[in-house]
Amino acid sequence: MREEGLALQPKGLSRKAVLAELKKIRDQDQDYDEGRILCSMCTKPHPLAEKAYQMFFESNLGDQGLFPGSAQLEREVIDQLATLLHGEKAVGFIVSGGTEANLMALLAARNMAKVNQPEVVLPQSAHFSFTKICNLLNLKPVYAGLDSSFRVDASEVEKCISKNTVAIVGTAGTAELGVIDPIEKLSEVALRHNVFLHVDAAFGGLVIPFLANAKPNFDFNLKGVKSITVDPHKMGMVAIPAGGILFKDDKMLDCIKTETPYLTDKVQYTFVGTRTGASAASAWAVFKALGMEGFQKVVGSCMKTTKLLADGIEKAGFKLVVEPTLNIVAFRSENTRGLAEKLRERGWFVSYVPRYDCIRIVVMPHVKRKHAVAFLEDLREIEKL
Ligand code: 0PR
Repeated sequence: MREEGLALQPKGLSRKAVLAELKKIRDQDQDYDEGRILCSMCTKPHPLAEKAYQMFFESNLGDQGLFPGSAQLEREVIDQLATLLHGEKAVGFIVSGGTEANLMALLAARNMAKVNQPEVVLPQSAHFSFTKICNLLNLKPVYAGLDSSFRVDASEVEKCISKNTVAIVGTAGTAELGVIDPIEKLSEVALRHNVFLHVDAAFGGLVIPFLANAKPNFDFNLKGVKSITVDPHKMGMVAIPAGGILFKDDKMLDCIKTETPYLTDKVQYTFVGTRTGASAASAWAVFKALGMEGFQKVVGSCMKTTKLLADGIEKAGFKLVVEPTLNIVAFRSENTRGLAEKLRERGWFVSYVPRYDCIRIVVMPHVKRKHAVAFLEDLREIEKL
């Protein structure tokens, strides 16, 4: 992992030399505009995201008394997310990503429950961030099985609940297949057992509200939902890092606060201490620039490309794992892993998902119709060989 012999040079380089070296190294990185990245839930940030990020790149939300303007932007972004997700009294934070957001939710649930051997009921399809979180918070994960459409089975979840359960989790837009768990049913289970329900809508939270057709209920509309992860740095087209955590009301915040007596604000809630205000500014700018209509257009166009891809993939003789609900296509062939390798040789970045033996394509805004058409051509050619 370590580069041999690297050390600070005795003398600094000129600005020009530094930038030239950086440029050379940056050329190794993939560029979203090429349309070759079909495996990422992040995307090219909206042009205003970049501008806003630059304007606020010195700001630190870990010491808000110094940056009240940035703090206002964070509050306003959270308010807009809360309204979108029907959380009248919801409060929250812009954090480093879905992992930190999920961590904060389960920390709150664990601390509120006060049991000795805490457990959390997770769908088998839960994102791998929960494995890290269980490790950190000393939570025992109890996995509930999926139904035939790869959504968690709510009756299985109910069976997994014990006196030690501090939370159940549902996903609105799973990372691997983009399916939405039956959150309505999970909410009923949560209310029946008086247990905390966290919804991981890191991906789907900024897709589902903008779908043209029937939108499944997954947010604070449902009484049992206590917290939601929703990440602006995924479908929100905001610069990384911008995750979002919302809690149903401010009562839950008390059990995750840490005192910071010598700072300009006396408590912190987020796991990360020093955190950039540029993320909040970037989200604020994109939300203002797009509005409901802009997001509907972005999502509408991704869904159209998703349909084009799904239809083309089926016509080429491959099998979809599920009919796409969101902008994710998952399919397989007789030798899926081999197919993924061949696609990679042709310059396509797709994910091979061992759990379902499938290829996953995430149709983000940088994946345009022309890229989908070129991908399908390559797929058909590979199939013919
Ligand atoms: N929950 C869900 C449902 C997610 O999809 C993700 C990330 C997380 C939580 C964790 O979010 P952070 O990664 O922001 O902490 N899902 C993406 C994935 O696993 C993360 C990603 C994004 C990975 C872009 C690679 C990449 O190029 O696919």
